[in-house]
Amino acid sequence: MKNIYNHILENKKENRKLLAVLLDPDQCRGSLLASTIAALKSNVPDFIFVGGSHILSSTDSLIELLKEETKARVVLFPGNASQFSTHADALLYLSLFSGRNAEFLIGQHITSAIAIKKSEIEVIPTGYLLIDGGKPSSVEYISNSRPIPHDKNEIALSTSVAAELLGMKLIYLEAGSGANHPVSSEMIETVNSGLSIPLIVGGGIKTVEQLKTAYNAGADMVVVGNVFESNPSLIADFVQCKNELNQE
Ligand code: 1GP
Repeated sequence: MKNIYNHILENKKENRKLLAVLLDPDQCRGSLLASTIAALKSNVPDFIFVGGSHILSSTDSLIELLKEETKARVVLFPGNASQFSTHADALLYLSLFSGRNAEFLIGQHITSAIAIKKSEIEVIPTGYLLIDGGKPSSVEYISNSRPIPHDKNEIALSTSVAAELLGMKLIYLEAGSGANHPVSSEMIETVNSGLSIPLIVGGGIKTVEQLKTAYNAGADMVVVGNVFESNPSLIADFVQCKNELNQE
């Protein structure tokens, strides 16, 4: 059933915030995978995102396991066409609007288009913007593109609005996994003020205070990954924080 995007829109309409836990199939294995799944069973986030800018393992087996073991919706967050899996509930069809590398604006999409269309997976066109997070990111290196400077809010706004006008259904402001500092609240506010579509923010969010800051600035969904790799039990705190905010 293709209902993930509608779910996101309905929540935005009611100002209910969403949380996605990002799992990298290369990192999330063995005992870390077991404790992550245990945490996800008792504290269910809205989504589990699977993918990464550079992964060697297949996404298929992790997605299948997550669908068997947890109640969360699993969404593909692919770094390239090879990470496509028909097992996910939806696919973020990411186009790297902050960059000028045609390969990540349209090239990988052409490589994967026919397989995606045949699969009938829910496809959510997403304008993906890399923002400087204070250190070089894998996205920057792999995509051979430059991030938008941390304080250039108006560039992020114009880029996001262009993506919306070109038909993207979501905007994702990405500081890069493990960023030194997340996307600023000023940038989130500026971008959100000019958009009609939902806004996702991720990269470098390590505390529930930073999670709240992103939500309060206007993020409809926040993606958190890296911090859970060192401590999966923190998933409970983040899910709880988001649920409490939605009850206020
Ligand atoms: C990275 O936005 C996501 O693509 C999440 O970032 O891993 O730093 O939480 P972290």
